[in-house]
Amino acid sequence: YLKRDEKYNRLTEEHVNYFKSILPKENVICSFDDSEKELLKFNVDWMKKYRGQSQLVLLPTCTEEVSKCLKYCNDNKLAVVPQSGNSGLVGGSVPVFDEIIISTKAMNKIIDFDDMSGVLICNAGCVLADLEAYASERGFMIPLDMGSKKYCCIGGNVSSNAGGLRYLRYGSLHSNVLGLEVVLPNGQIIENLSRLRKDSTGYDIKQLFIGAEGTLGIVTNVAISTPRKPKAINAVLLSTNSWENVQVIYKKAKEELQEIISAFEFFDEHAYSLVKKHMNMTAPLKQANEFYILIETHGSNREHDDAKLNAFLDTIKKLNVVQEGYVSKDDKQTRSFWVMRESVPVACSMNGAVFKYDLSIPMATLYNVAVDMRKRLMEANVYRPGDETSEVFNVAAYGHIGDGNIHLNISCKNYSKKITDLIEPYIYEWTQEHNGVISGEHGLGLMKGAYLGYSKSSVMIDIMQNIKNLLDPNNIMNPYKYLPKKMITKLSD
Ligand code: S2G
Ligand code: ZN
Repeated sequence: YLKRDEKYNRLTEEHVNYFKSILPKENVICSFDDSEKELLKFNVDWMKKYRGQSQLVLLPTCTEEVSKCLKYCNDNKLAVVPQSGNSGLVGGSVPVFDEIIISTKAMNKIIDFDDMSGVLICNAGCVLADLEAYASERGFMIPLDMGSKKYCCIGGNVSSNAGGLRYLRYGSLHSNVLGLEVVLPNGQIIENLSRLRKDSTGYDIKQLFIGAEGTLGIVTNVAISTPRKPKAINAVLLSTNSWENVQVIYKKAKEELQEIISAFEFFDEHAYSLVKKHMNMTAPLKQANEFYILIETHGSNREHDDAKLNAFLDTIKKLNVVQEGYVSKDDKQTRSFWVMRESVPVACSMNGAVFKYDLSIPMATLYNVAVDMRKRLMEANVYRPGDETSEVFNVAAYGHIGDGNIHLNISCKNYSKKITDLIEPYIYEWTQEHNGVISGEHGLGLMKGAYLGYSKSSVMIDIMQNIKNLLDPNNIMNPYKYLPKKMITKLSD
């Protein structure tokens, strides 16, 4: 349904020669030089669900080169897709048509770290796992952790306002990012790599770029506040047989573990059945149940934390809301609990084509979206649990209960309009009716931009559009996505 907007010029030899004159030769990958194969990995997303036809990938090595590239594209009306680790899930990081890809992958240096304040300054192309290793060696940790840590990059994490597995304790990138360096489409460089925790001197401009998904400019450097690594980490894996129990366990965890709780994650039986099937991962759980919960605590004193944890476990045992419960014996087992949780989306992807939904919904009805979605797909006779011939194999639910953020992964034989039309816009209407928003952490990208009206008012969308017009008047930054021309209007303003 999308057509290439012909206001954007097409790539010419002259354009390519300009980029070759300012970038190292190997940092210009162009179809004119028979680099189709190399171009492919930049044109296709992690899930192989979205694919562009970019003829040119630029890998600038510094902010100045980003500025020159962007200014040239802006002056010559060449559309651009900024790309970092390309691990996004909503088609935000790959072209729709032949947009030029400007990748930050060649900018992957750590610039500075202050072990008093814990402020780390690094290039946007630094891989999250590398930053975690660097911080950990120095007794600190990155306040962001995700299953994709080995290939996602901090520039993309910031641009998609990633949430991840530490959010409950360490909060949002909107508070952990202290400063950014950003290049605007006109080549202007916003130098705001602040090291300061507190700053009340005017509008907080950097916040605009956190979660802007490359639609306003390119993040080139990040200043992030890193907390000290906890001296004591505990992890608990529980199973329970009702959503009511899950809520009781969450409430007690918040009451009894208060300042040391660092994660409260869940996955349901549908998700766990895929982890068993594809990854053969079950230990130490012995029997199937409805819900599985992973709780982690971070503290500074092992003895104190163990005492708090034991008090919490006694409380939930007395309430008889848990069927199985295991406290990790050591770091290795703690890691194995996390691998089980992080394997859920991987197992879903191994189960067929996955329709992924990432919703923030108030806790009391958070899980109802999975129940109602299964009911809808069963009524349409495309989902018959246990019947391998049904088009929809599985509707898995998992995510970050502590953040009110659920992931639904609907796995099918293949992507089809029939299944898409059964799910959308139903799932967005459902979310709006339950006072939720249609993206908790994965962003809008190409997948959800048109549905923004289900989560933000037209007044707010108009303001977003005005900000977009101010910073990217030629609309060359990541076009067709996030704030598309054609909004699918929501039920009522
Ligand atoms: C999670 C990871 C991304 C995905 O596991 O919390 O956000 O594939 C997801 O859903
Ligand atoms: Zn998540």
